[in-house]
Amino acid sequence: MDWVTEAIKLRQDVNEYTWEQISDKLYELVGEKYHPEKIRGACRRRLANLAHIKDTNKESFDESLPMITEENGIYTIRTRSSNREPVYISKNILRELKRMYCTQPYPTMNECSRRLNIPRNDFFLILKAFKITHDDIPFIDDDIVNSTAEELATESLEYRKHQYTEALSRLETETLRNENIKFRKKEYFYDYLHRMITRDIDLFAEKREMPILSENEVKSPLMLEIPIVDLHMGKLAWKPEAGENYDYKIAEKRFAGVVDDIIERIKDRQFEKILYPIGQDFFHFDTINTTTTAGTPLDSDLRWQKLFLRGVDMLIKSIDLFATLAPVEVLLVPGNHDKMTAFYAICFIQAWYKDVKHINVIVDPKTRKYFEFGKCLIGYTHGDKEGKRIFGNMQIEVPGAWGRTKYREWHTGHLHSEHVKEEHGVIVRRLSSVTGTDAWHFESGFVGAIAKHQSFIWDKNKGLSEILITVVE
Ligand SMILES: [Mn+2]
Repeated sequence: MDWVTEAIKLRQDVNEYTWEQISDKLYELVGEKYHPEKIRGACRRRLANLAHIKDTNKESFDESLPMITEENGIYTIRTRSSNREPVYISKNILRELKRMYCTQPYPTMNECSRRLNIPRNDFFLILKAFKITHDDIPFIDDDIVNSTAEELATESLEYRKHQYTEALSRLETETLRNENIKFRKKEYFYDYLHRMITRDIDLFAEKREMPILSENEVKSPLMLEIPIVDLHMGKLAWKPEAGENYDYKIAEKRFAGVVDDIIERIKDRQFEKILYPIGQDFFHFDTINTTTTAGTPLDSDLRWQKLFLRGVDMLIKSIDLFATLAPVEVLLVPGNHDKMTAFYAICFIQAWYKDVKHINVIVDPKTRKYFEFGKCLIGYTHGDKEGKRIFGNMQIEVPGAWGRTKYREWHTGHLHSEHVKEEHGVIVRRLSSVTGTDAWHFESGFVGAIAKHQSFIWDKNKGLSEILITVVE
């Protein structure tokens, strides 16, 4: 026993001892003289420490052993020290809890409390009160007392089976859920595509009337040629970069402007026929990746499907209008931007008008085309390939027509500007375009060409007699 404990004992045993007297007594007991004040301080400190240790022991003792009472199959769990409300749990739920918590694969506390709908803190207290751990027997004490080992084993087995079915059904639900998510994603995509396409397909969905020609027997020596070249429908240009804006809506507007202007100017005149060469870079791009036929990347504000649908609709609407005034011949001049798309377009158009007698759509994959009208012979090509050889192509390719005719011209596009040259009995006429300037043309310095369209009136016997110019404002 140390001197401080002796001092405390003396002080507690004989209450009236002063600290001086304790100092004397201690000297007798341990043979050492301590100052009374030193003894007093040491005793106080020791007692304070003991009190603290006692308090700590008391708390942990209370927390680790909640009290359980049972009445009519309901357990009440109370903690000894804190003011928290008691927790109630029925025998059946406790049975379920033990079976769940003590059976492999062991669920987490969170999982159990969620499945049994017990708040997590209460769940923790229940585990503590009943000293439940994962490796416990999955039965409550009552069941162990009242059942045989075989009965308990059978029940365990049944529970495992039940667990297995539950897990299986959870897995099935999860699989179905994932499938459903995938399906809905797909469904959304299909829906999106459907909306996008039908909006434009609807252009064709309603029953559209075929154009009717009022006067069938026109005795006119004239033919109107409407070569709308290089529209570049779907081209995208931004004014700060390219000097002007151009997009598919502007293209549609310019195209419609040209058609309206022509109709307005010729509606009271008579023509034996209207020649309508299409293509010539009517479509701006030709591939899924928004490139030219050869693969040069381009700027566009259209998806390829929409480009096709809207483009074909524009062509059909214009043919409908022209075909109210005269029989129409449609032929294709493929460009370097639309070689494939324009071909599909003319096939579509041919099928569209297959029952209309006064609209003749010529499907022909050649890049150079010829059209004979009286003494006139017009050759078409986009003009990006032949160079000077163009002056010798007509004679070689259609010698019969060359021999029968006197007024011969090539009508080409591609450079979006006007150029006329006559040589070897043929005029090569490069036509202007109503398209806008894009960034590439701007950077390359191809600027300043007047955006305009030219329509030609041919006299069967006298050749080219008029050029109608439509300027884009
Ligand atoms: Mn071109």
